[in-house]
Amino acid sequence: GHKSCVLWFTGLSGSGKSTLASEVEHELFKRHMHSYVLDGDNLRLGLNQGLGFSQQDRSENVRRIGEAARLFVDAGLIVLVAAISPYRADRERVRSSFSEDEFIEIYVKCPLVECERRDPKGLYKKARAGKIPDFTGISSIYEAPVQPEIIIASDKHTPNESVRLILDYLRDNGCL
Ligand code: GGZ
Repeated sequence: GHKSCVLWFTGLSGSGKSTLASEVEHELFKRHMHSYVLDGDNLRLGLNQGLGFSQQDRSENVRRIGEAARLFVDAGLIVLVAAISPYRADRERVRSSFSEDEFIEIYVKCPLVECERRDPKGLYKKARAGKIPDFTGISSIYEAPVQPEIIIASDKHTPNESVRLILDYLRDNGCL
């Protein structure tokens, strides 16, 4: 059996949160573990429809994702959240609704220049041109975690190595 928990991926747009979350989910699936990905970007189409990128809206976005994660953890799943979740206080509020071993914060650490070089959706280019206001890293702040459970330097590891580091953590901490 496994312990249900939430793996909370935080980091800049383009840092690799969604990719890592879905690859870790795939590995968990292969091990017959029930898991579910909550992706900030996708949830904005439904549960979080209508929320923008002001500080207030991001806080509400993160609060709702945290509540959804809480429900799935109660249902016995391993939940993988991929959301920029730029404000430390918001992440700490979510953390406080879980027990200590249930909430695993994963800082997907990638320098802004590298995220901007990747720019998979061309959003940084638009943000630099002033076409997207309040863009994280450009015109809106990102508060890095102080003591995350895991730090993944996504510019220094291949996705496979990063997935391995996360699975190793889960095994070492009795989650698998
Ligand atoms: C940051 C933005 C913005 C602004 C649109 N700032 O990399 P993506 O494209 O695919 O994922 C990003 C997503 C961020 O949604 P989150 O719910 O994760 O954000 S937060 O936790 O801060 O509420 C990005 C896209 O939306 N996007 N406008 N202004 N990212």
